[in-house]
Amino acid sequence: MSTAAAGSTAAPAHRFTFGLWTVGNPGRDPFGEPTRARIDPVDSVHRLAELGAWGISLHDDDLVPWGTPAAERDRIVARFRAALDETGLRVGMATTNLFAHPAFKDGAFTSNDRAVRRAAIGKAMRSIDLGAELGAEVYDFWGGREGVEAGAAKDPRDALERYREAIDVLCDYAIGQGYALRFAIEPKPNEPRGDIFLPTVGHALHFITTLAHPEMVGVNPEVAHETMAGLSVHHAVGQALWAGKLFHIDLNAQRIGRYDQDFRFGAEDLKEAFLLVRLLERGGYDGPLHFDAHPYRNEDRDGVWDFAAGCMRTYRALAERARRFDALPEVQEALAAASVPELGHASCTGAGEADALKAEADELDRLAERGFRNEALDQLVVDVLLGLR
Ligand code: GLT
Ligand code: MN
Ligand code: MN
Repeated sequence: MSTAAAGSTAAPAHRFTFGLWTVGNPGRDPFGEPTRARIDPVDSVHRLAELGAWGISLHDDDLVPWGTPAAERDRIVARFRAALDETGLRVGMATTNLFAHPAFKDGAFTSNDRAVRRAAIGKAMRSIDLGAELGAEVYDFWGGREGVEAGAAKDPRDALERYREAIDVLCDYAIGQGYALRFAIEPKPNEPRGDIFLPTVGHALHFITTLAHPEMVGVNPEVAHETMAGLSVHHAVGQALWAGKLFHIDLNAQRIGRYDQDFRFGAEDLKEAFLLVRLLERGGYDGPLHFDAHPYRNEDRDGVWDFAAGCMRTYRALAERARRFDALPEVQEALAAASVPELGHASCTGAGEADALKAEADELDRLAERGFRNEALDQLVVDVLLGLR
């Protein structure tokens, strides 16, 4: 076993999950053919269980390739199910591939072609059946093709209305079937489309308020996607938690201003990863900790498992560093000096305060004098990350 895999101390209690398409990524990119052979999903189940993962996630087509005859489908699903039963691995999240088939080139739920929209909804229904059959907790919607290159080709108001209609129909379907599934919308700003509808967590949170079953639908923020939009992923996740809508999370790494890199969790911007893990650990999130990332294209099969072990190892190390940070007396002092706890207190005490508030506006000149000691606080984050404390 290679170094990183040997150092993994993950256990099912940590609730780590991986997409079949992540460890199974064959290394194809827009400029080159695959560099690795496809991994049998059953082998991925066994390897991930050995490494201490709790579960897997999948698209319909990851398990049952598009076009598979029904009898063969049942055989594939039964064999996969047997591997899950044997290892105890669970299905954290399931989703529909609504992006690979050429028919989705103009969109799936938002294709201008009504027949494509109906076929997309039908494919999602079949895939929801599969997810429910395998015991998935969360059903993800990543609208990779729901967008445009030619802006004049879709009125965004119509596209959003069709998107809303599709999610409403699918909520009704899942409820009607008695499935205990929650839906999670996964935003992304661009790639593969020039612009994608519901580009950020904030857009998705508002969209959810327009749905017929808003209580059933939350978000699945991805580190790379918020970063591509130039945003702070820990703020996006914070807003989702604040709204009670963090139903899932896609952990990976990304440098700002680049293509969708989907690197191993922690491979870039360790400070943001630290802040994210600290927030997840303190925020009461108890859903799957899902890694949606790809091994580097120049890895062979052993490197795939180094990648998987590395994702979990870094998450655990950052969680340990976050606990360490909060336990240090000097950090508690620095948080107090920055008035961090004070932000948790209400600004006003109730009605009838208008005169007092107006009078307190005179305090601004005096209030401008203080410092907030943020340099010292941020250096403590760096010290803890570097193991200096
Ligand atoms: C695709 C995308 C991911 C989504 C997956 C779900 S597939 O790889 O880049 O961010 O989570 O459809
Ligand atoms: Mn994702
Ligand atoms: Mn991504």
